[in-house]
Amino acid sequence: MSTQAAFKFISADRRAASLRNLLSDKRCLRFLEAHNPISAILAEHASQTVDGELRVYDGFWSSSLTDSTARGKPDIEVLAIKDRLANVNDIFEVTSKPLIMDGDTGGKPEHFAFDVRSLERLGVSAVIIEDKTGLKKNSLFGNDVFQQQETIEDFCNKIRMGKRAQISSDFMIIARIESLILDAGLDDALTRADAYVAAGADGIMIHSRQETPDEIFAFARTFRERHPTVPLVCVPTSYSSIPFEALEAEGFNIVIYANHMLRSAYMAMKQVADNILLSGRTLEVEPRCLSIKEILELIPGTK
Ligand code: SPV
Ligand code: MG
Repeated sequence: MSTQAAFKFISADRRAASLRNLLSDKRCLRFLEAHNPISAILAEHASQTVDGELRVYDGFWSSSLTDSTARGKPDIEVLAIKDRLANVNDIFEVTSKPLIMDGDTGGKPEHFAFDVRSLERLGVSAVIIEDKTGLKKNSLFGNDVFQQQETIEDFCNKIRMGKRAQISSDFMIIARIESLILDAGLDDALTRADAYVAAGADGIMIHSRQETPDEIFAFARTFRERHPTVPLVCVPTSYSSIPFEALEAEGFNIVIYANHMLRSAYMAMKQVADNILLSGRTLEVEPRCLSIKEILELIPGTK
């Protein structure tokens, strides 16, 4: 099991700027969902050497899905921005890597402008806003639920208002295109990408709920021809068989593993909760738990 996490501390400005630095140093970055400080500590310190290459996560994804689920609420923009920011602040108390915020739709453009400044003040590196309007539902539902895409004009206006509000040049506003999620097609996705980049978006996220990456690879090829240097982001939740290297080779710059820390934690906790009832004692669940010695040693300053 992991040893004690040695916390590193960093100023808000340096943390915010570190995403742009990483993007200029590396072809592609790995971001892992973190819904609370302990999941972020795990993400910050996880490392594996594969074929002589050291793999680490470059930063955290603050997911609307897992932030909401962790609080027992649906992923419909019901959490107040204050609560999302408080969660990020708790994560920042004990970590040093950059964080990308899932900004949902960004809300009203006038409100988004205020949120951009709040995120910057905290040291968040980037916000991703999706081009939906009305009651937002999780993208992985696709058209199984009613979801509506924002007009290009209105979404560009929101991007422009966010860009005008930002104080430092380090902060990034990344536009997330939902055309493939809502079956509006590749051409619509590409048209929107051109418009969002022209409106000032610092990057594009293309999302898909297909189990194969064909449509996002097709998007990436044309997007790269038209915009060779604009950062491109993907979330390979549904096309989970595609390795990082393949996404990197297709021109993606950030790969976000968007929900796996909460999904795995919940499953482990459920098994333990059920097993204590079944066994009438905790002996059987002990092998699946961090030992008492380990938990007492995990966090610096506990002793
Ligand atoms: C999230 O993690 O909340 C996201 C990604 O927005 S997805 O759930 O795939 O829509
Ligand atoms: Mg979300």
